Parts: sequence; C-alpha cells; structure tokens
Amino acid sequence: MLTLCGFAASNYHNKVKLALLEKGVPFEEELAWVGATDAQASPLGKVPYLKTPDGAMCESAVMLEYIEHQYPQNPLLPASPFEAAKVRELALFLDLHLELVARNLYAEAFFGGKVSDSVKEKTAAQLEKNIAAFTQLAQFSPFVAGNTFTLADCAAVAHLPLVSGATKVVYGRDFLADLPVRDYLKHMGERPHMQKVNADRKANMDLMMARMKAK
Ligand SMILES: N[C@@H](CCC(=O)N[C@@H](CS)C(=O)NCC(=O)O)C(=O)O
Repeated sequence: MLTLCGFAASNYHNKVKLALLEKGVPFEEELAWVGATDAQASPLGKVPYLKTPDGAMCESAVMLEYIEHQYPQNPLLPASPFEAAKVRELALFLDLHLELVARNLYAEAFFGGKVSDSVKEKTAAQLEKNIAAFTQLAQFSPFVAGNTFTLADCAAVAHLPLVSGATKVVYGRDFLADLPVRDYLKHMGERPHMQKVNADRKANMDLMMARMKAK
C-alpha cells in the first residue's frame, strides 16, 4: 500500500493525489505539515513524499513517474514516446516555469506577508515570459495536453489557480486571463476525483489557517 504524506492544502500534494485517484491506485494519506516531515523520506523537508513497500521518495514529478510505471492501469501518459515527452514537457513547464516562479509571491498573496518591489518586478517579467511560452505549448482541448487526461492535468489543476490567484492579488491582474483557464478548471472540477481533492483542500486550508493563527 502507498502512503502519500503531506497536507491537502498543498498543490504538490494534490497533484500526486489526483493522479492516484484517477488511476484507481489504492493509497492512504498521512498528515505531515511542513516542519514535521520525515527527514529520511524528504531530505529538503518538503511535502509531499510517498512511502512505498520498497522505501520512500520525494519530488512530486518523480512520484508520478513511479506511479505510472508501477501501476500501468488508466495511463496518464500516452504510449508514444514522443507524445509522452510532450506531456512531460507541459508538466515540467507547469512545475518549474509557472508554479515555482509564482511561488515568490505567495507570502504576500496568501499569507499576509510582504514581498519586496524588486522581487515583484523580477517575478512579473519572468512570469510574462514563461506564460507566453506555456501558451505556445498548452492545448486546452479540452485537456491541457490534448484530448486525454494526462499527468500534465494533475499539475495544471493544482498550480494554475495559484498562479492566477497570486498575480491577481499582487499585481491586480490575472496573468493567465488570456488563456481558457477558467473554463478548463470548471470542466476539470466536474470530475468526481477532482471534487474530492477540492473538498479535502478546503477543509485542510481551514485547519492550516487556524494553525498559523495559533502560532
Ligand atoms: N519540487 C517539489 C516541490 C514541493 C513543495 O514545494 N512543497 C511545498 C508545499 S506546497 C513545501 O513543502 N514547502 C516547504 C519548503 O519548501 O520548505 C515537488 O515537486 O514535490
């Protein structure tokens, strides 16, 4: 049995959770807040990490690859190596070039902190460039990588709302407004597994905010 460790308000946690649910892979969830992670399983102290019968691993992209290999049912990657590479390309763009850059804004956008003007400027320029490149690659037809649900969708549904939300709060403008992200998320939100992920996310978000206040 697999154990996904982390917390349901985390976008990276939800990326892996949705993949497991969509593939129909049985798993348990173990609550692990940042600061209370297993140092052996996650040497950088990040969530999620995944415990497997063979040992533990960190890094959500690696987990999706492992899950895909270990449990081939309901594939999240096309059979063609080239098509699979194109899906991975999009998933990596979402993780690295969109989410990781937008993350510079989260302290101010979501947690009542402040981000310096120079970081805001740099992040805006980087996001503009990276979103233009993502726009060139993304399909939204109706899934982010084409006409089937893939692991790129697991990344997209977890990350795109944060990129939209953070840019809206910090710059007063949704940097993803020219992409069909709203319709896409609405469509994805009709999937029962997505609804479960969203309900768990909301419940955990309340818990996280209460924890932060109590500190
Ligand atoms: N590259 C990592 C990113 C995971 C990540 O940044 N998780 C956040 C929570 S959403 C975290 O653990 N942050 C705490 C930290 O970086 O110390 C992955 O794909 O798993």
